[in-house]
Amino acid sequence: MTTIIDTAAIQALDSAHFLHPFTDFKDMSARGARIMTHAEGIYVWDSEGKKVLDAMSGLWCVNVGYARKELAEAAYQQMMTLPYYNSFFQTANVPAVQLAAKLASLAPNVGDRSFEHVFYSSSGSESNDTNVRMVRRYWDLLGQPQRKVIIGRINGYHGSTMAAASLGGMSGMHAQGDLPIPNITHIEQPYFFENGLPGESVEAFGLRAAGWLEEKILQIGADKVAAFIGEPVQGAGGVIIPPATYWPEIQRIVDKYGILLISDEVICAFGRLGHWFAYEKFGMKPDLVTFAKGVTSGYIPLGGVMVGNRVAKVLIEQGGEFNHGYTYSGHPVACAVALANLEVMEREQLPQRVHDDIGPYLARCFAALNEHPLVGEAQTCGFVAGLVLVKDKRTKERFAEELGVGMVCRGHCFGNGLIMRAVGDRMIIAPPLVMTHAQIDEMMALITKCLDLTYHDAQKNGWMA
Ligand code: PXG
Repeated sequence: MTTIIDTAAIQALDSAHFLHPFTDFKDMSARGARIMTHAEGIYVWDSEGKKVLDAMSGLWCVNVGYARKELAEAAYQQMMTLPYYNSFFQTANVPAVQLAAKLASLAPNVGDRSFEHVFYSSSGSESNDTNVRMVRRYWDLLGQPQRKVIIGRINGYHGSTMAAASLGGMSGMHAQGDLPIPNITHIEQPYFFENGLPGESVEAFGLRAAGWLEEKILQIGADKVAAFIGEPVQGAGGVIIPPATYWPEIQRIVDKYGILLISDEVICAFGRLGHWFAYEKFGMKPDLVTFAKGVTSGYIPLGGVMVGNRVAKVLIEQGGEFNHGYTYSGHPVACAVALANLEVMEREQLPQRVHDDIGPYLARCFAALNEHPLVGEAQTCGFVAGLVLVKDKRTKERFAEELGVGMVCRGHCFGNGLIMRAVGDRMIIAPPLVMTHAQIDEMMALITKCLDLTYHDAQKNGWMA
């Protein structure tokens, strides 16, 4: 497919009218946006005809790959049947109901926590706002209205609305607009490479990092803490994979103090880590599970919260009217696309494929990157991966932030037809779950080439130790 587009004209309109998310408007306007025109499988093309391998699945979401006819068909059929109706006033629509039942069937029961109910939104951010509303309502109904504090993590990401940005621990976001909002606080992330002590094992570090939660709870007063929220694997923070000991210990602590656990699986669910839901992988027993992105493979906006029985029972049996919801809660087209997307994932057994086949294959490929002179540590989990660029491999010394080594590497990736994200000095990927082994090899060759180019730049500029 060829698309002829006047790139300069579109760029001029773009800078005249479109304020992009997380963007320095003036800077981008001066440089011009790259205009993406079409996509197929794991590749995206820009308006200059350049083909790029999208190792980020768009923004962690295109799990089934681009241009899947089944999803487009489902949207078309639903738009011609019932393009919209609300779910507010004792009404429902078929896809929203069917999807809720489907999600409930896919979410594994863990211990006394089972997931039979879904609350819909249109994004991860909105879903986390819903979580705040639900958690507070739950404790009010139980006669403990003083339990207000929700604990998140530094460098966690939960979205960009006022509540979601507050739950997250991104200092750059908190610096703009008086965040976090009251009664949200944070503990340090479980990032072994950065925070592990000399001689400390990864397992011991995982327990120590989870212990920061208990310290925080005791500092606040256990009777004031409502919930803890975390991503099973931190995505936007740079693919921070916790030690195996971390989540079981967090679970022990939240159980000890009767605190709710929210697993934000906007990135981690729907096959990304080799399971339908990631809590199963990590020994977590969450009360609430945030989802979005992969539920529709990003083809159309949809998000929501899986509400575990402990919370659902109270809201249903004692709650009366819950004064919360969105125009698009249970949008029929979004839900129809989600059903088609889940059907593709089931038919192609994508979670299983990540678990048994391409996940382990990617892990072997990334393990080899640990030999690269610029790489301090390369790790994968399911089908996400991250590596840290270091100045000195032996001492793990990092590059000064202002050198922007990650952006240099990202520039080489862009130039060589690969989309790989930089988060500070970490390079990360989350490729579509439909990648073949040959495509993984192709991606790894590009990654290695771009690391080599970055290494040469670093040497040339005198950045290496
Ligand atoms: N929770 C998690 C774990 C996320 O990754 C959100 C919530 C918010 O979802 P919405 O749909 O409101 O954007 C996300 C989103 C990045 C990046 O730079 C990551 C996200 C969004 C934008 C940028 O990696 N994740």
